[in-house]
Amino acid sequence: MAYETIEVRIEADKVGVITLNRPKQLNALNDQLMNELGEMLKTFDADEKIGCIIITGSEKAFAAGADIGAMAKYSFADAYKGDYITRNWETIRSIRKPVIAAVSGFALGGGCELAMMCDFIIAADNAKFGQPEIKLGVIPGAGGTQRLPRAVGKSKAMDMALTARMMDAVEAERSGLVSRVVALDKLMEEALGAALIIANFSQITVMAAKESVNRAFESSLSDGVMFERRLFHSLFATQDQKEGMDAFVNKRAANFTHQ
Ligand code: CO8
Repeated sequence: MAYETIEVRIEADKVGVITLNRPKQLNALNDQLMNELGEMLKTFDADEKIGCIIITGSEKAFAAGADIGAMAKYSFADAYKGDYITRNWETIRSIRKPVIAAVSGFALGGGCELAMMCDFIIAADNAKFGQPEIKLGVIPGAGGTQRLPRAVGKSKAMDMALTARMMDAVEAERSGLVSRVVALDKLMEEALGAALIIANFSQITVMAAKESVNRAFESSLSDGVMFERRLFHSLFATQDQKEGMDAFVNKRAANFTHQ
């Protein structure tokens, strides 16, 4: 498939890498890019060989936000009737395999929101996160006011949404927004390393773990714990559970078949 706003490759036959590719606009996210990204995410999700997906950008920008030029002339009717955001930003939420955001440079506005829609964020030491929409007379529209407080707490989320200040990588890790920070030249190595570890586990188990962690944000503790227990019990019906435990007991490496 020929894409104009993303680049796509497969690493080690099992990790799908999607690079946002509008360098002149600092990867500003327009309709075409979000459509292409959504299409490719669904393609990788449906590919049996792929066990994990990475979304990354350029050294200077993961993504500097939604495309302001494309948005500038929108009326309320355009945005509302056109289902702006929902129509192509939420595909990522339906992806069942893990998606890692490998972030260097700016992750602002919709760029920060896209990173937060991924399952976890690995940041380069030059990463900068922010929700500067308030400067443009709007507020975050792709989950920023909801996911940011869940990640960093109310005080920092309010600070960022109301003052438009950026958070550097050190603060982002300290606050729980990102899981790891590495040197810029080690970013892809680190993200690929994590993705390969995940891709070598049982796909069924990996998807169940992702589903269960995500449930924590949608339910009470007791409902979430019950949801987790049902999934845990169900994994005893898989061949991969038999393989994983047999391999441990017999001191050998497990060979998961994703069944
Ligand atoms: N949209 C469109 N073009 C952009 C964007 C953007 N978000 N960000 C940067 N660009 C363009 C610039 O216009 C410039 O283009 P040109 O060379 O033609 O003038 C080029 O990228 C390079 O940018 P700068 O010259 O500004 O580079 P600097 O290094 O000086 O500054 C910054 C980098 C600080 C990132 C700066 O570009 C900036 O502040 N960008 C805007 C950041 C921003 O406000 N983001 C939020 C956008 S609103 C949003 O995301 C709402 C999300 C709602 C949900 C999604 C709905 C679809």
